[in-house]
Amino acid sequence: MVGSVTLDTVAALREARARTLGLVAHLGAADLERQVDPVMSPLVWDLAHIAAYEDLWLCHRHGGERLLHPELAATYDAFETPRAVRGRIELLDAEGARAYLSAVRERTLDVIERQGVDPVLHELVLRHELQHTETMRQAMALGGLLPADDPPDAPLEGEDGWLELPGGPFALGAGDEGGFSYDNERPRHVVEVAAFRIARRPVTNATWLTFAEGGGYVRREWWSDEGWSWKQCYDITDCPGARDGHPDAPACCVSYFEAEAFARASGARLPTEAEWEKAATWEHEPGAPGLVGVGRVWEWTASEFAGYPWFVAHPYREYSEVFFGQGYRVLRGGSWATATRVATPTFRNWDRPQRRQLFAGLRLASDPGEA
Ligand code: AVJ
Ligand code: FE
Repeated sequence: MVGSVTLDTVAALREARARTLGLVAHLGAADLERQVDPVMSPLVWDLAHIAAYEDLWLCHRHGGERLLHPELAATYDAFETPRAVRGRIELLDAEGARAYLSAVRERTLDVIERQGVDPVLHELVLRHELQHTETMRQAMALGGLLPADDPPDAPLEGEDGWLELPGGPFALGAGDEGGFSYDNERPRHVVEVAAFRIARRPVTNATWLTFAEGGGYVRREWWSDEGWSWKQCYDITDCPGARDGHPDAPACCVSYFEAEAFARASGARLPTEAEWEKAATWEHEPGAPGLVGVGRVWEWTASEFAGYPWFVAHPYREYSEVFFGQGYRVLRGGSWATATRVATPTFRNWDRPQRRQLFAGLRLASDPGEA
């Protein structure tokens, strides 16, 4: 008998694939095959990598099948073939990558029919594909390849101002009751969070311009040492998107270093990830306003990416454990390009503090009585 979990999973796999293929449907082979930007993969790499990952986890590990293309495994493994080399090695062409995706998917459906759905592995593979649709959008944004109405340039709703949260213990992370969660969100554990204030809205383009025009990229005292040397080295003098976008839309594509400088210039700071999660999940009095604009842009936090106490890698160390303690910063919330299935309140994204290709902005925080 085919259970409803199985039917839901098959439907979700189909939807994720429609999202992936729909995203690149307007692109010709040349745009799919070239490396659009040196920090990103050629789009055909992402496509074939999605296929290889699905084959590895669902057909091989779960289904006990041989890999469909063992000779491609190294090329499409993110660690064996890092981004820096993906632009100058031989890859499947656009047609080959699409064929690989559909051949693997046939096997995946056969395996599901034969032995059902694994509660962890199928969700992992689904969210993996969804996450890559955002990575691909980042590359497409850098290469000017996104359709015209993408991203939405809509103003934020709601009023500015601060939300005040009381201090006290907070249960950080994903518990066992909510179904799938990533290893790095577990286990849920209690942390002490002091009283703090957090901005109701993310920082807007208009406010970012005020910062830039008020010497934001010139005033040494607003920058960390590391941020300043990055900015000097790469001659960063502006956030171009803030000038082009709607004044009341969230500022986007800023690095952690810039976000940190903006916060200091505002007499505020970035929230820790525990503060962010506490604010995002806070149960307000009926009618009282909460955070606005969550899910428009990723929000940089002050926290370095690390394992929670009692962390156990699952199902593989390279999803997150190898990034712990390496200077990556945590981002929370999700962007317009993040699938809702991925963007849960406990989801932790991470990247290097100098990266600007993420759809990332910030939300200010401060201690009570400041700013
Ligand atoms: C969670 C977005 C940091 O892109 O490196 C994709 C997601 N992991 N393939 C990344 C991921 C493996 C990951 N991030
Ligand atoms: Fe991946």
